[in-house]
Amino acid sequence: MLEIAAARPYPYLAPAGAIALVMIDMQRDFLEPGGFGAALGNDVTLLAPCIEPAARLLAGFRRAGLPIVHTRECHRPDLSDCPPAKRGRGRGPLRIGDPGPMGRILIAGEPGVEIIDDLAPRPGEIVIDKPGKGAFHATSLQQQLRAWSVSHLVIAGVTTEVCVQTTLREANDRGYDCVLAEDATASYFPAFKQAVLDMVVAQGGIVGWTASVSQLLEVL
Ligand code: TIU
Repeated sequence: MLEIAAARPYPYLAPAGAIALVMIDMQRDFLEPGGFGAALGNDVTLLAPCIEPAARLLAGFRRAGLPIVHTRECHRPDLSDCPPAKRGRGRGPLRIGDPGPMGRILIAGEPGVEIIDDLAPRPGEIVIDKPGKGAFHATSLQQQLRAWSVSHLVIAGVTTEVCVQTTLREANDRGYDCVLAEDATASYFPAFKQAVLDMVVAQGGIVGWTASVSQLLEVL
C-alpha cells in the first residue's frame, strides 16, 4: 500500500500497482504562443512553472514502472466531434479548426496538438485524444484503466480549472480515488488554480486529495 501521509485533507492510500498517472493536455496549443490558449486571450507563460514538476512526476512513474496516460484535447479535421456550441464559444481571433501558426487550432495531427518535448510520451505510454474537457467523455480512458486494474489516479496537467478539474470530477464520479498534483498543474488564472486546490480538499476531500510532486515521489 502506498501512503502519502501529508496529502490534503488527510492521508491518501493506494494499493501498490493500482495507481496510474493521467497527464492532461500538456500540448503546444496551451503552453506555447500561437495556439488555442493564446487565441483565447491568455498569457501562456503562466503555465510554464508546472512543466518541470510534471517532468519529475512523469520520471517517477517511469522509474516505478507504473501506467501513464497522456491526453490531448483535439478534434477530427472535419470537426464532426466538435459541438457547434464549443466552436462558437469565445470572441477571439481564432476558433477551433481555424489555421494558426501551429496548424489548425485543436485539430488532431496538427503541430499544436503535439505534447511539448519536455513531456513527450514514451513507447508503452497511452496517448488519448479527447474532444471534451474531461478525459472520460467520448474516449477509451475508462476501458484502459479497467484493463490495468487501476482504481487510483494521480492527475496533473493543464489547465487546473478546465480540463484537469473536469477530468478529476469525472473520475471521482466513476469511483476512482484521485490525487491532484499541486505543482504539476497550472492555470492562466492563478487564483482559479488555488480555488480548485481548495475546493478539492474542502468538505473532507469531497472530490479527492491534493499532494505536492515531492510528496508523491517519496512513495512511488
Ligand atoms: N482554456 C482553458 O483554460 N483550457 C482548455 O480549453 N482546455 C484544457 O484545459 N485542456
